Amino acid sequence: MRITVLAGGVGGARFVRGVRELDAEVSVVVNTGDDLWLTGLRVCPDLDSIMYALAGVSDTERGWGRAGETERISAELAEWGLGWPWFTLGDLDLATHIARTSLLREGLRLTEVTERLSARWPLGVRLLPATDDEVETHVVTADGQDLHFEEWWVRTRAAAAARRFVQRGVERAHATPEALAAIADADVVLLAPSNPVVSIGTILGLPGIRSALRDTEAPVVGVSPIIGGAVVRGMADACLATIGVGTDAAAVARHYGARRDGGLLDGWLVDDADAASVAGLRGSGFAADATGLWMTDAAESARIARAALALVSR
Ligand code: FO1
Repeated sequence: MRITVLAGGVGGARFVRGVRELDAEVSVVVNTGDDLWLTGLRVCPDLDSIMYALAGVSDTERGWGRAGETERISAELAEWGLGWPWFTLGDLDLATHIARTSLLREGLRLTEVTERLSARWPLGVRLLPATDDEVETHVVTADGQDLHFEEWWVRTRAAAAARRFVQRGVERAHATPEALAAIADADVVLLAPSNPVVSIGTILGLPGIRSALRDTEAPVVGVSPIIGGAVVRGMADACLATIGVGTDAAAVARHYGARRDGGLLDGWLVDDADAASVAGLRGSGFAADATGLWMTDAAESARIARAALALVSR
């Protein structure tokens, strides 16, 4: 069975660790909207979070960066006033950005760079950036600032309300042929419980992705990132408010839309805390069910992935 997952960083990594346990060939189409140039290096937070998590070398506490990190290089750069002192780049993590930047400068596409970097470990899945083009998410805040997503998210902790999210350069960009093929050739497509706006939303915003999802014969099933009216982690609620979507499991499903009505989803999995929304979702054309969605370990994530597949195997 071929499974293609659309995923962001931290929540995506936890979910993919479970999908990997299934007896399937797994491709992960990863958000690149958080990517940025920092002190001359290309940083890809979501690709790195998933790669490190699947390699077993990630800082599992923070959910990003490497375990056992030191920050000698960042401290030196700060002496010159270079870099973002509030955006911690550890020494091991910097090696990834140096390797990525040198391969990009040799002319490789980000897809080829990612394949080269992740080949170092037996990840068990294929990581695919959603695009090889630089399409960075910027946040226009209510008080008129225009910040790279990472600055808004990490330096300000989303203090200033986001008026809108802008995918810089998306009009000139394309989803990669590999990502589009992974959607077209899948037996099932899963939307990870990642941020519906700045992780899944930014993948969907890339030219080609929505039509690939519409045209694929694979059923498309999402897992709710909201449990009992609250985000599991991160600030998806702040992002959802900006696009006028409630912080509610069923509201996110309706935001993605039922496939029978021209939307994305054939199925939607909610947590037991939101079981009351299942009947309404089924009435609106979603195959829906409730189960425990807390991804406490890989086995739990695998159980959740199986439950998502079961929604559409009937
Ligand atoms: N998140 C933080 O809250 N603080 C940081 O200093 C930070 C540094 C960082 C460095 C590399 C990287 O790949 C991710 C990093 N993140 C940090 C997490 C990052 O904001 C998130 O991984 C995503 O961008 C949001 O999903």
